[in-house]
Amino acid sequence: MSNILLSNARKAFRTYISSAGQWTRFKSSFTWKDPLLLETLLTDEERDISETARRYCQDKLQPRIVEAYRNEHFDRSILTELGELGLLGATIDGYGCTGVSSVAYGLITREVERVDSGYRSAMSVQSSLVMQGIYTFGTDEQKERFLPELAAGKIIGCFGLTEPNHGSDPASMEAVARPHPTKKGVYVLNGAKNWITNSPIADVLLVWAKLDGEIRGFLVQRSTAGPGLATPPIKGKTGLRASITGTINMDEVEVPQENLFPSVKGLKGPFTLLNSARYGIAWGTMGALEGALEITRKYALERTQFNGNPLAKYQLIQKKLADALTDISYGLLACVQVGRLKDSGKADPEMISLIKRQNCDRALHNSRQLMEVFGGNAASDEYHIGRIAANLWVVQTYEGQSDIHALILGRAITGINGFY
Ligand code: TGC
Ligand code: FAD
Repeated sequence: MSNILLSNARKAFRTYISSAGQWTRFKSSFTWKDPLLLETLLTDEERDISETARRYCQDKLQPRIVEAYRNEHFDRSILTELGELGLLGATIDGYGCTGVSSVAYGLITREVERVDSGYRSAMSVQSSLVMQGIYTFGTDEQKERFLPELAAGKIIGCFGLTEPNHGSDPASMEAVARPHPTKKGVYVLNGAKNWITNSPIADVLLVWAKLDGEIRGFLVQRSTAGPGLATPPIKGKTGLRASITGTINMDEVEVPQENLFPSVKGLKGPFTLLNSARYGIAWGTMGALEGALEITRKYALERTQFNGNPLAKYQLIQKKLADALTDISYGLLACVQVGRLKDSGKADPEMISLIKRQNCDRALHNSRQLMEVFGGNAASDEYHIGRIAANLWVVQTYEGQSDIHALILGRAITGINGFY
């Protein structure tokens, strides 16, 4: 096209737009709150659960969070409240659980983590790591004994895999179990677990320890464990301050045989459960980032600098918002896809590593970028953004630090084990 023709075409285009009085040509139903219409991929039941979770989280959790985080306080009643709404162990069928889809479970974690990663942490441990553990590997009697009360949030569970000397490499764990020398049908546990969510307030502690050299799962009950069990909290955390974390110290702790998972042996026990929890984290981190985007957008529209312009007018600010929105949109679609595959029995652990790593990394990166929009105010907990970013750093670290998931994927791509 000649320059004159091109220039005429441009003029005509501008006239078309201005004659419509607006940028009508580009009018669309696009909404930044659901850019790729995730809603259209959900069932009615999933939408209802998401709405129930959102209402509870915004009405009951959001108002508590600043004080809870500031004072490193976990309000135990939160688990009871989640239980009353049917939001604990939600994918389990029976035992007082609602038996919903994996996508519905993901939507719950997204709403809880939209408020705070620490609250999601408490819930994930109860649901994915403890209840799912008992449901998948427990005896019928163990299911009857523990699941209904865990589902109602009347009792609390924790999951002890990590040790002071073995985090990324749990296969080398030192915690051991041996048959009691005199009491038949009793095991004795010794060892220590470190960085355990909920441990200081847990009634039932799912502890992984070696029996005859093989990793086994033991349900340690605080009420019967005796004086050899101690679970002091870890104070002074730099993130996840609204959840409670502690150690588990076991010195000749007695556990009856009926509290041993009967058949699962080796790392596939804890890692089968971690598949569920990591999947929930992939959703949760997107909820946290959605929360961060929402408050940043509001701040950027209200705060003015230079000639009374809102920060939101500046291109560098808009780019940060666009980057976050893009990562949220991709991340959530990947979660739905893996959730559907999970329910049809087609989800591989590597898929879960892929979304756990990617969503954690993108949530952490973007939340740190969004922090910059708040300038000095990001340093105040009243503005939430600093808390969100600090939490996301922890979430990127636990349940397999991001580089560990890269190695899981690298091993799948190359066939070469990069861990050792
Ligand atoms: P490797 O040889 O790969 O596997 C040993 C056995 O485990 C099986 N397995 C899995 N099974 C099911 N799902 C998975 N995702 C599995 N991954 C492994 C595997 O098939 C094998 O079974 P078998 O029958 O052949 O023996 O084991 P490795 O020792 O080489 O280690 C692999 C590695 C590094 C990937 C793994 O150890 C790892 O992922 N490390 C990260 C540690 C971790 O994620 N810790 C989580 C602690 S819990 C936590 O953080 C909770 S925070 C909760 C909160 O507050 O939200
Ligand atoms: P390390 O294993 O010492 O790793 C340190 C760094 O080295 C990481 O960046 C890691 O990626 C890197 N690294 C290690 N090995 C390799 C390698 N081969 N190649 C390349 N890089 C490597 N655990 C539980 O069992 N239950 C819980 O409920 C629980 N809750 C937690 C709550 C909080 C607040 C925190 C902070 C942690 C929690 N954890 C829990 C522990 C968590 O899972 C571990 O911190 C995590 O698995 C990493 O282990 P580590 O801290 O020992 O780090």
